[in-house]
Amino acid sequence: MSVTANTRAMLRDRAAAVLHGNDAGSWTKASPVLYPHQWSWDSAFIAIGWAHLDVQRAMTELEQLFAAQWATGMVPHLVFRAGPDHPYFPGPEWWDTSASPAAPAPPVKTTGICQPPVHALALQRIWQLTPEARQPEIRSRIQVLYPRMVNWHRYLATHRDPEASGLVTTFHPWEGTDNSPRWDRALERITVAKPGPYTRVDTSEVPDPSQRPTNWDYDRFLWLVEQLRKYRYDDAQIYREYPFLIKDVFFSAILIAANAALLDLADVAGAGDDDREQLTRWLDRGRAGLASRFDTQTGLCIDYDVRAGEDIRLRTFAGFAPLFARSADSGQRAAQLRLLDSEDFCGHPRLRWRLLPSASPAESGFQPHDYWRGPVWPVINWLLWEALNMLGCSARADEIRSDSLSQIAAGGIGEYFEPFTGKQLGSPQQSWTAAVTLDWTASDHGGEPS
Ligand code: 2M8
Repeated sequence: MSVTANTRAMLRDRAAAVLHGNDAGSWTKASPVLYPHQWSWDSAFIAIGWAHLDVQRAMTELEQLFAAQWATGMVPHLVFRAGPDHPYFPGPEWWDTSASPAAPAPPVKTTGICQPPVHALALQRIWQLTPEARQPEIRSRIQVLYPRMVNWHRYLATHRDPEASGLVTTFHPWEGTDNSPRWDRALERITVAKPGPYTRVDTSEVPDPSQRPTNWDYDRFLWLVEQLRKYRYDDAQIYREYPFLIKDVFFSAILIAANAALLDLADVAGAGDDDREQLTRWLDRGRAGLASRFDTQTGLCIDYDVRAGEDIRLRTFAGFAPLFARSADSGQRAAQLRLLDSEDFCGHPRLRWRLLPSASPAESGFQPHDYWRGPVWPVINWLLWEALNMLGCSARADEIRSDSLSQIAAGGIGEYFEPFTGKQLGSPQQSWTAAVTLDWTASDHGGEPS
């Protein structure tokens, strides 16, 4: 069912109010209570939202994030910006990135890992939405930010892919999809000394702690941070000795899309031949790397556990990496589109909306209310929607947009949603959900025109 113009207008107002409510001036809290700091990929989505309200503010969001970029080129997963009256655990003391010579100088405080590089997609959207009168200013700001983004991608293509495989190696579940079942086996393999002592604050900030990772997960997440800190966040040493190294097909797919976005902006940014050639090489290598992880039997792309030398064969949203990368060859694309609407994913008969859940209801680790183990995440469906549009599958893209807006209209601007009931879960007033709502409500495609 499509969304009426009235509903779209109502959603736009609500989403704008959430962004304004979480706005800290030059950066935006990922959510008011649970996530009071600036998160990396949240900020990228948030910039897309701001671009619909104020393109200058959208640029500022990205500029603030990149002000915390490490000397290696890494954009940290979290910049600690909120004051002491906004508790978040683990805080800067736990990370102690002063151990690394590459970390930004005080007073900037960050974590020592990163998240998927959605930022170039945000820059592309900002430019698309820049009114003519603002173009000279925004162009010159893009020209400053662009080389930093190229550097960020270089970090991912080198430090995080020393094998030059085209696939990004993730170091930590917090590099995107925290308690996804994709990491279960790798985490089970690790023997952890009890980290600590520590006190979680996240579980008391959601309606039900079972919507968050377990203490078993947290012991491992925190122990892994201790190891990274022990290696002084030195990627080469981490690669030699650290136990959790996974070629993440979803992260790799986003890098492919992001490299294409930077190439698309090359003229606006005045990029030189070197950058253009480098981006093209990374793009080709990424596509080849992803193609090598495509499993013709299941039609899904599969992650690879570098340490264990093992494929990670699970039915999760990440398996649609070729679609997220917008580069699927026609055979892969057809297989993925069939699978997308099969009973294992959007065609599951119990789903409230035909949206992509974070894990297939047919998967044994599936949990309908538990974070990245089954709920529907609007930002993931936004990435899918954008990709399908770019691949020319606009009818299916329109349905995703329309169902997503219906879900948000019924459930609220939540962090994630129970796939069978559509109930909002996790943090209310989540900034990145507001941001994609703004993008969806402004889109010409789908829904009812009036
Ligand atoms: C979630 O992760 C944070 C840790 O980074 C947490 O659980 O405390 C994830 O959904 C992550 O992808 C997201 O960026 C962050 C803020 O929305 O929350």
